[in-house]
Amino acid sequence: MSTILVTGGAGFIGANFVYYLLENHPEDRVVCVDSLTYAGNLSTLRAALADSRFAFYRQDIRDRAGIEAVFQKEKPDAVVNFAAESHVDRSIDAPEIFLQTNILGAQVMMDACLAHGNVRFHQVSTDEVYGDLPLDRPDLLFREDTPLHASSPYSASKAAADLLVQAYCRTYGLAATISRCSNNYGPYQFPEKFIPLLIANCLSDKPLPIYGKGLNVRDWLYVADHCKAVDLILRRGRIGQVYNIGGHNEMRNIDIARLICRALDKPESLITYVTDRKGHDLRYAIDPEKIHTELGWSPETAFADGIRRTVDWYLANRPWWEEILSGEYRDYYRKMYDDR
Ligand code: NAD
Ligand code: TDX
Repeated sequence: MSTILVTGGAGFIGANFVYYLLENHPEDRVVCVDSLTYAGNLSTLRAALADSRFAFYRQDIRDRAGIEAVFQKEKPDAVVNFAAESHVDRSIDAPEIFLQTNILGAQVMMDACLAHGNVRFHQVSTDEVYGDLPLDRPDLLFREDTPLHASSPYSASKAAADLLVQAYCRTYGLAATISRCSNNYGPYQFPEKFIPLLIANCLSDKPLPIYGKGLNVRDWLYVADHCKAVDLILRRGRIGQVYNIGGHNEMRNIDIARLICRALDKPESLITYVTDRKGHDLRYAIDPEKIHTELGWSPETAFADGIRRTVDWYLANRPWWEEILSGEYRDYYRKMYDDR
């Protein structure tokens, strides 16, 4: 039996990963460390908390002594670092916390891994570290050797963490891997992100804010496919390597908005163009050839199925996101979107 420590497991992808491990690896224990920021939600882990193979610690990854105590108690065999400040718009507004959590927090986790006999470490990174691609060059894709060229404080902090992981591999021999995934969607995504924001606003007949002209392109992947890829890299990936994760599913923002309107039988007149995001990346597109050939990974969820499942999940789990909308998020929404 192995013990896998998942940081950020009360957030969107981390929680999906916790459930992926519990379902697919009955031989493993899963320990979650999460400080429950505005983006963390313990109710997401309710079913996991009822499982004797799962343990939860409300713990900040920047806190060395606290992380050391968790390592001493749980003796993890592997760490998967999802914990991060993850919203680009918030990073433009207030970058400091992104640098602290995304860079220094990752360092604390790596130091703990080294101090406990070189525990296997996986860093969950993002395609945003590569910057963006032009809209008129569909032949260009992000490969693992594409230079890092971050645009926002968020993506710069993730790129800095990636460089630090690679430095720890080379200098200290840390047994680490990095994955860089494209945009995820699916259950438990915090409603500040594009797809759940569109669904929640549609269901309340509120305007759907589209930055700029809505022509920016994102490469969408269903969250379960990301989880499977991370699990494969953790178990079979080559130490010191970077793996891109994506499913060749590029969509313009405006087309996503129209699709959500159709799925919920709402008029497209809800679509409202608002002031663009500063430094807004034009296009992301992943080349997943390496993980496909080395580890046999391919996405299993077609976008039409994934989006249907996601819409159905938000319809069936209104209390989960309505509670978020009624809390401090309301002030964030006003600040970000009123008079935009
Ligand atoms: P999220 O914002 O939904 O969740 C982040 C979680 O981390 C929350 O539960 C939060 O409480 C926790 N956290 C934040 N700061 C912490 C700290 N200092 N100590 C402990 N816990 C802390 O994020 P997400 O969308 O699930 O993203 C997870 C990871 O995947 C991030 O590293 C992100 O960069 C990466 N990623 C996300 C996407 C995407 O489309 N969402 C795509 C590629 C990569
Ligand atoms: O209200 C909105 N209107 C809008 O047009 C919001 C919130 C977003 N957008 C646009 C901006 C992007 O082009 O939609 C696109 C997607 O936006 P986000 O959901 O904020 O995602 P993005 O900025 O692409 O970053 C996401 O993918 C990579 C995650 O938030 C990151 O954590 C991940 O690393």
